[in-house]
Amino acid sequence: MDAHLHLETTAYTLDQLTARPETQIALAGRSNVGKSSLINALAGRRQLAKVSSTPGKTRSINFYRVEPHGFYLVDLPGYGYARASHTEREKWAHMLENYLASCPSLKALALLLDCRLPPQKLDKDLAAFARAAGRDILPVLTKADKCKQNQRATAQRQWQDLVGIRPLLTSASARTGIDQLWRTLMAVAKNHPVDRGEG
Ligand SMILES: Nc1nc2c(ncn2[C@@H]2O[C@H](COP(=O)(O)OP(=O)(O)OP(=O)(O)O)[C@@H](O)[C@H]2O)c(=O)[nH]1
Ligand SMILES: [Mg+2]
Repeated sequence: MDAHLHLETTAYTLDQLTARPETQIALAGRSNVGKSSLINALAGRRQLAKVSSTPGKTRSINFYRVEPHGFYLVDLPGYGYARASHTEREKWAHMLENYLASCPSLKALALLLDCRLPPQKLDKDLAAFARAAGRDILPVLTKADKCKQNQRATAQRQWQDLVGIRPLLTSASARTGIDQLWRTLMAVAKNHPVDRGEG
């Protein structure tokens, strides 16, 4: 893929999140689902985004600029992080909702979902909120290397029933689906029809 990713800036407030006029595609998902790992796989670099087996690693909002295409992938902190304080979680949920509801340059929400788990309430709530806010959702199953073929197929079907789109299957470690994900992200960023392939 003729794209290069670099960490351009870090945001902490809603104003910082919504200030940029360039197109953004946000990556959201539960803590530990593999958002930062997927950024690294897309970048073809191991340590661009910090990865950790301890949930809650990404606490700031990182803007990765996609060159030469001039849009951003936004790595959001994971939600549902049990050890974060209640106040912290509330504050983050509020900011995420405002971002989804009001950011003019946000094109779509890539919703990352662990292929080993059935749809979780927090994920379903976020998908419903994003839909209500008029956002396009790009469901992406992560950690495909960790689950069996029938588990993946079930997860794909369950999410297709929920959001009407068949999720892309990916594995950051095995690089499954990474090229397809790039193509989809590019198409979304550039307003081209999305070729969802066989997912
Ligand atoms: N086997 C496997 N492990 C993965 C994959 N993607 C991520 N992981 C592992 O899952 C854990 C969490 O990955 P991260 O990329 O840090 O997850 P995150 O969603 O950014 O987590 P937060 O920043 O806490 O929200 C790490 O131990 C990763 O090595 C994958 O495709 N396959
Ligand atoms: Mg992370």
